[in-house]
Amino acid sequence: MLEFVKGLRRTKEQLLEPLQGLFSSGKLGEEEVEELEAILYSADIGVEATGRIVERVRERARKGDGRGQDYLSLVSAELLSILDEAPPYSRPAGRPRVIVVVGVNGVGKTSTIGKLAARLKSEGETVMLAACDTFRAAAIDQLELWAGRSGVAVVRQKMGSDPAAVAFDAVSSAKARGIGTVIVDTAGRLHTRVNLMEELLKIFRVLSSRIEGAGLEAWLVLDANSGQNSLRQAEVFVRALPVTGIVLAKLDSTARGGIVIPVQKELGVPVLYAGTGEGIDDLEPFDHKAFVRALLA
Ligand SMILES: Nc1nc2c(ncn2[C@@H]2O[C@H](COP(=O)(O)OP(=O)(O)O)[C@@H](O)[C@H]2O)c(=O)[nH]1
Ligand SMILES: [Mg+2]
Repeated sequence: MLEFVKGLRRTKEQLLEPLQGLFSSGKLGEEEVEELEAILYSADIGVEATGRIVERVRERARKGDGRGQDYLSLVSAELLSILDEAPPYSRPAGRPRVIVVVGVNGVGKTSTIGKLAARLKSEGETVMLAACDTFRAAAIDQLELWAGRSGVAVVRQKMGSDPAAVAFDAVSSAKARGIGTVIVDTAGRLHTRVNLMEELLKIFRVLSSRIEGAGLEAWLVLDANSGQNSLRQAEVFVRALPVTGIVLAKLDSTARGGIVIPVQKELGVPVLYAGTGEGIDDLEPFDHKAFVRALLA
């Protein structure tokens, strides 16, 4: 919880302080409402959420009984209710559970997998990693380094191997060994996006046709720094693949944490975890109440 708060420090500075300043006088005319709108926009929470919050504040101002703190609680309550409208996470049935982690280059996929493996293992789950970013040798080594930190097995082949073949290998071996969860690392070359999607689809095709009973899902990693751009990126992945959840990485290094709101709203996929640093423990379940508290309290 503490890390989550720390991770959102920069977003909070961008949001809470200007809001406190705005609400401190207690009076809220049309000029202040416009400023409120500008502050909310700049926090990347999106057009729809901004519109709803502004409407609520305007209503309260019209009644003329709001003090500064009341406006702030109003903003918090509305934010929370918008977040709570996100669909619940629905985990596909089957064993082993296979989480194929996707997203463009550099967003934080491999780090997220390293952290997730450690977290699941500490919860008592048996975990295996599959090195399906076979594009660069360094990518395979990086995954192995993370696996070593949490003491989980990795299935790898040499650089340039077919990612779907590596995934098949890993899931078959996990099944034979009774391992509960396989986390699949993938490449994210943006300049060959069409090929990338085909490569990812092939992983799903091979696993679903050749392995019986596995619970297949894709988790999409987004870099919180990319703001609205990550939304456009995400649409491509969500349209093509069975994305059941989102991990928002690098929440600690951005003032754009508000992007969580349009991400869930526009993609219709819940944010499951947030990355809050580069260490193995820096992955936290995404909690709506804690998020709003970290931003506005
Ligand atoms: N500050 C911060 N850095 C992160 C986080 N997640 C990943 N990174 C860094 O982002 C860079 C790219 O991460 P990587 O996992 O290799 O991304 P990939 O290309 O998607 O696999 C690395 O330098 C990571 O240390 C995070 O939550 N916070
Ligand atoms: Mg990687």
